[in-house]
Amino acid sequence: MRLIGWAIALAAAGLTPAAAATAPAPSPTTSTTAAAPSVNATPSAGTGQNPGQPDAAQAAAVVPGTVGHAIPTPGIGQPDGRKGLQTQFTPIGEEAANFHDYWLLPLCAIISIIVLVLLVTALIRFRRGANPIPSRNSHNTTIEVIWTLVPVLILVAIAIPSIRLLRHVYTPPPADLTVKVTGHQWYWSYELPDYGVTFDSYMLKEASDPTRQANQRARTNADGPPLLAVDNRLVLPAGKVVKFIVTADDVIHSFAMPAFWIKQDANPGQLHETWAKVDRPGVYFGQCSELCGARHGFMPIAIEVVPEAQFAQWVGQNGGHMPGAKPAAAAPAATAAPTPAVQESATNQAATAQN
Ligand SMILES: [Cu+2]
Repeated sequence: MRLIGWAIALAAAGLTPAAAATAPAPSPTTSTTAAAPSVNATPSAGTGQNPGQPDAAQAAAVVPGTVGHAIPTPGIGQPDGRKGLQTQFTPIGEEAANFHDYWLLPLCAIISIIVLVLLVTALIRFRRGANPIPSRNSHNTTIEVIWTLVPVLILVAIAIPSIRLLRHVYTPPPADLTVKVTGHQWYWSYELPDYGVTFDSYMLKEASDPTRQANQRARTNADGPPLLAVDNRLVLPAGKVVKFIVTADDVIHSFAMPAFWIKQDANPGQLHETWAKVDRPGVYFGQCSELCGARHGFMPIAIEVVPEAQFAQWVGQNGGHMPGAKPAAAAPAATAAPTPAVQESATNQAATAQN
C-alpha cells in the first residue's frame, strides 16, 4: 500500500521514467519561437537611454567635479551594503529615522522578547507531562485587564510620534522653488517652471553594454554606481525648501529618494506634492519604486545639491534664467531692448551676485 502511495506521489511529481518519457519535451523550435517575441517585445536590460535621442551630455565634454557632474561620496545618498536606513539629509528624514531607530525598533525588540519569554514559560511550565490533571480556570480579571490595556498603551505610544511626523510631512514650510517631476516609461523628466529649465534624465549604460549607442555616454565611477548614474542630474540649491510636484505620463511610477525620505507615487492625470530641504551639498541617488514595466529597474534618479551660486550657474548652462530675469526668448518683445542676449547675461550675473 505504501509502495503504491509513493509511486502515485512520484508520478504526480513527474519523476518516474514513465512520466519523463510521456511528458512533452520542449522542442527546440517551440522554445525558439516562444523566446523570440519576448526578445522583440522587451528591449535588452540596461537600455535606459533613448537611442533615438542624442544624449544631451554628449555635446559638451563632461568634466567630473564641475556643477552637474560632482563626484558622489560612497555611502552617502546611495546604498553601501550596510543594513538599516540610509543616512538621512532632510529634516523629515532625520525625524523619521530617529523615530524608527530609537523608538519603533527598540519597542518591537522588547515586545518580541516578552512574547518569546511568555511562550517558552508556557511551553515548559504548563506542558502535559507536568500537569496530568488540567487546570479548570477560565477567567482571570487582572490578566484580562492587563492584556487589553497594555496593547492599547503600546499603540498610543506609537501613534503620538507617528501622527506628529505625518503632520510635519504634510505641513511643509513655504517653498523656495518648485520642481515638476514626470515619470515616463522609462526615464524621468524635470521642469523648473520658475527658472525655465526642462530636461530629460536617462540612466547611463555601462561601457560594456552592447545596446549602448555611439551617441550615448558610458557610465564612469565619477557619475555614480551602476544602474543609478544618469546623464542629466537634477541640480538643486542647498538649504532651500524644494517642492516636488510629481506626476506621470503613461503608467504609475514612484519618485523615491531614500536619503530624503521621499517615496511619492507618480500617477498619470494626478499631481502629488512632496518636499525636501537638503543642507549638505552632494550627490544623492534614488530609483523608480513602482513596477512600471520592462525597464522599471533602469530609470534611476540622481539629485545633485550645490551651493546657491553654483545652482545659478547650472540654470544658466541649461538655458534657464533666475527668477526676475527675463528669458532670452521673451526679451525681444520688450520695447527698446538693446541686445537680448547681452541683457539676459547681465541680469543673470546680477541675480548670481545677489545670491
Ligand atoms: Cu517607473
